[in-house]
Amino acid sequence: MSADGFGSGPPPGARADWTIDQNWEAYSQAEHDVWITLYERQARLLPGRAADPFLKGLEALDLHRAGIPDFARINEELRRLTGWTVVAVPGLVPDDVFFDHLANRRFPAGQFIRKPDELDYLQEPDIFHDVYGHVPMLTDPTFADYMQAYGEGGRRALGLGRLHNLARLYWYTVEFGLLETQQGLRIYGAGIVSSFAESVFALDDPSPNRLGFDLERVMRTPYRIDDFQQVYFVIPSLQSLLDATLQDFGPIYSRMAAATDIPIEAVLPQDRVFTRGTQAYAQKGGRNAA
Ligand code: HBI
Ligand code: FE
Repeated sequence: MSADGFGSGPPPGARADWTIDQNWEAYSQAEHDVWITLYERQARLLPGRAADPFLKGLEALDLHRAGIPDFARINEELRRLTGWTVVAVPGLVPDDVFFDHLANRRFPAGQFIRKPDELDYLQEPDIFHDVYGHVPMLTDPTFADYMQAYGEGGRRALGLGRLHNLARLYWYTVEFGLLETQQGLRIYGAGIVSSFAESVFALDDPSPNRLGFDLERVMRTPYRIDDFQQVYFVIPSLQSLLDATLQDFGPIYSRMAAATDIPIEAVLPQDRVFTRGTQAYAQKGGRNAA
């Protein structure tokens, strides 16, 4: 097995780059209904919570209520807007494959959708997490550039053995990032915006810390994969995120090699503090609290 737990090559039926056909015609009405249920829940919740670029992207791509979108249809508009396309994959793909797709403006999206009895939690990103959560932001030119820069950086990080630092950057921005606006904090992270419960928790709950984004701070901060985050990082603008990646990461990685991790619940003196959380949710055991 290679370093990230994958076998030597793509699964049966997948191409060398791990892509498969979406086969949109094969989705059952029950699968479309799961998309519609999830979409409608978020549609009622997100106005006033999701960042404008996300809501604009949702409209631009017409990720409508009628069911699972056909990639061939959304790719026409997405390619015109920022040169990105969505490609179907069977599930998680090896890091090097993932970064190569991002570096070429291809977003790998799971082809499957969760079951009706797992609406609220699933281990692996499904098509709702990937397409509803991630793809609308790819219609924003600045974020589109950031995601491509991330892919190029990922390939370098792999070569330098600094992937775990860069994965944290992805996690605390692309997956669980918050944006500061005149009207307050807004969600742009896919992991939050595709989750009914976390779309509320991330903005309203007193438990998590909400701290100003700092590239090296984020790269030294572990994250949760099994529950709501204990800290969310806030960016002042998408441009500031792109600017952070357009620097030479060499010196940063050297500092990372000598740096220790920062405890996940810590608030440091140099942190810009939006919320000093109680950590009550995590201390009570989170999702599995009695
Ligand atoms: N594969 N399909 C898919 N989607 C992801 O988000 C993904 C992946 N492989 C690796 C990966 N993410 C992370 O390890 C990187 O962000 C570091
Ligand atoms: Fe994701």
